[in-house]
Amino acid sequence: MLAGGVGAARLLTGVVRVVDPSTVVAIVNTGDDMTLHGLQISPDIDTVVYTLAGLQNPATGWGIATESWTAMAELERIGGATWFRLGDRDLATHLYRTQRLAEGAALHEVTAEIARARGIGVHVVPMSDDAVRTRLVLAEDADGVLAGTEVAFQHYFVRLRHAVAVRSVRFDGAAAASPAPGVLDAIGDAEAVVVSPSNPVVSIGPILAVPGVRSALAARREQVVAVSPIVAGAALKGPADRLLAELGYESSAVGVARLLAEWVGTLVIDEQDAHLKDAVESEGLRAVVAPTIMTSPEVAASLATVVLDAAR
Ligand code: FO1
Repeated sequence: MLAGGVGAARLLTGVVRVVDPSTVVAIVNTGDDMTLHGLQISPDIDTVVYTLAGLQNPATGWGIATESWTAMAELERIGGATWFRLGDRDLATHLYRTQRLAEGAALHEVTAEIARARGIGVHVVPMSDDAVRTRLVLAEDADGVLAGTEVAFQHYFVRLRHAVAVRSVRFDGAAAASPAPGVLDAIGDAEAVVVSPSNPVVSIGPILAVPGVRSALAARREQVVAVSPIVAGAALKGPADRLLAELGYESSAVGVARLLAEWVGTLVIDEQDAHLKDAVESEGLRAVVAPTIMTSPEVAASLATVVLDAAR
């Protein structure tokens, strides 16, 4: 599975109910990663690991449930940066990852150690061990940041609350990056390649930007099945719909189909978009209509079955 954040984590909880978790490789976006307070933070990796471990905060979709904020409160008292909320339990992950990377471990090794420590069977793999960072050029002024300024992903997503139009997006470092060990083999050998209902621009886009990934996927196109992150023209969470429109794509299941058609063979669209089935198929990929709004692990499991059957 190509995995972004929340949408990927939800679908993964469904996938692990229908197949042996140890047969699943989650290739996770690291374009959101950031260094803050000297800590190496990998939000999408942590969302996937926490959710599979049953630790996730269901309200926010990130961080750990039953969290405390003592460190953040103390940091606030001394005037430190607290715009990016790091809970006391979540901090342990960032401390561990930062220390291991400083010791020379590669991100894929540290990620495997954390996944093992959290007791999950899915192989969680970063898209690359190299730094690839999503950066966005603003199309309008926001909170004192002038239009035309390029900001890091978390500045856009959290500090500006993604409440600002975007002119362009790029993945800094992608050209020089290599897929993490096992990524290309997983894509080449998989019985099915699942594209999670994550933001196609800033969650799936960075994975595709890592050299070799796009062609590996295109070679398996008939076994690649994506779940549309856009339902009835809107994203279920986050700015995917607005970003698509701002970057010139159509914010609909058809727009997503057009964006993915080169390397995705089947797009699963929600029942609310059943009327778009023919339009999606006219983009050159197969359309499968199913409930895609994962309101429970059972719905996620049903969706996982639909996706895996479509790949077969
Ligand atoms: N998102 C927020 O909207 N506000 C936060 O303060 C915040 C903190 C945070 C800490 C750790 C982490 O792993 C994720 C965090 N996120 C926060 C979510 C993060 O911006 C998103 O998970 C992804 O980068 C987008 O999918």
